[in-house]
Amino acid sequence: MTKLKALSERYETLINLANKAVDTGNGIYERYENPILTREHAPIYWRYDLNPDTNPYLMERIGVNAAFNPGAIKLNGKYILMVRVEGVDRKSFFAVAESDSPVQGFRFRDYPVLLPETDDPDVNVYDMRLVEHEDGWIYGLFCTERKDPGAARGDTSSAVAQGGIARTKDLTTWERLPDLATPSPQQRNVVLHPEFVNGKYAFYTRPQDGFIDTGAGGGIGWGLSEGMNPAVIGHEMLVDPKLYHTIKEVKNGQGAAPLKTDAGWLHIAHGVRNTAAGLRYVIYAFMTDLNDPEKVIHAPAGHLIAPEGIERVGDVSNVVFCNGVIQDGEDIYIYYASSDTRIHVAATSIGRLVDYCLNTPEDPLRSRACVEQRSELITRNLKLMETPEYAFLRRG
Ligand code: M1P
Repeated sequence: MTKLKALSERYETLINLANKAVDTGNGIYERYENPILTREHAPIYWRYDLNPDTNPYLMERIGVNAAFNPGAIKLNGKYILMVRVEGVDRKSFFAVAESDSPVQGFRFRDYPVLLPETDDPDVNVYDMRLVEHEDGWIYGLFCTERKDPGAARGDTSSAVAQGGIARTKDLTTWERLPDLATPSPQQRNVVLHPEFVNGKYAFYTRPQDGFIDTGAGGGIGWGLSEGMNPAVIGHEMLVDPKLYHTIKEVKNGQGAAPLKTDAGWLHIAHGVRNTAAGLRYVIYAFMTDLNDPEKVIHAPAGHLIAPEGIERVGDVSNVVFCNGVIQDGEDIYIYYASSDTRIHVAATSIGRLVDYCLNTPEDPLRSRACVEQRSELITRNLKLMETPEYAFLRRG
């Protein structure tokens, strides 16, 4: 009991840890100091057998490896995260963690989600996006993965990824729907648009030829479906293609459902590029037209959030990934995971993110054009710095 009491005290200290905003200096958002969820936030009774007769050494019997990539929603006054929990056995599952605060105090519900299966059972499920659709349902869009039946003999890695769909009214009882059908052989990062478009359900997709390698696919796609049961996209088009020598040169994917603002739909997404050290995942933002959500109208260059400090290190290092954002009035909370290991939050506002999207210049796609773009800013600033008001900037 002494050991268990010590474990429990350590656990409660972790859950009750106060979090504080850290000024990043970029003016766009504040990061919070502590991760809001880690594998250590998984309840003790999920991991240990508490009975000393059957567990005399108080060992972890079913360990948890990571807590990451959460969907997010504010419901009945609570900030709710649909966390991707990964057991030490490598299988991911979903679990709801909730708090009265957007930035601290998240606690898992007693049981993880027992997700209904289709006739073709999922081997692994992950990265749920929670979308409150105007039809009255809360949809959970997630990746479902099964072994590739076409894999060569001896290939025990290749999988087929598809867009899984479930719906609920209370995040407790789930109805599983058929997987999204699209013209692409594989799908990941499927997100439902929260409103009907021309009377149809609209999806952001990520067509891909292979499981990791997206081949001819790899951009954020778009398609319409008459219904959700089943959801079938006949024609898929690209909204935001992957692009040579950018932060999304290898692939990209829609994050949470876009937020509706007066200036357009505000999207948070992730972009992936290659490096000598492997893939680098960053988070970026863009906006699409209010009437044509598939038409990009503002595309600020580069990343909004890139991995920093401890965020760079984990099971899949150099990754930040976001599939959950909560809008709370004017405030925005961006829930993101780092290196497929833990969950953080960054806080900003609709006003700040819209300003960021409208006034950050687009990627000019060539080094010289980038220097011209920066020089134009420098010239304007140097002129200001000649005035007495800005003279303090001209030291040295
Ligand atoms: O490991 C990094 C990420 O890889 C995948 O993202 P994408 O489909 O864009 O390659 C997903 O498995 C994601 O969960 C993971 O964080």
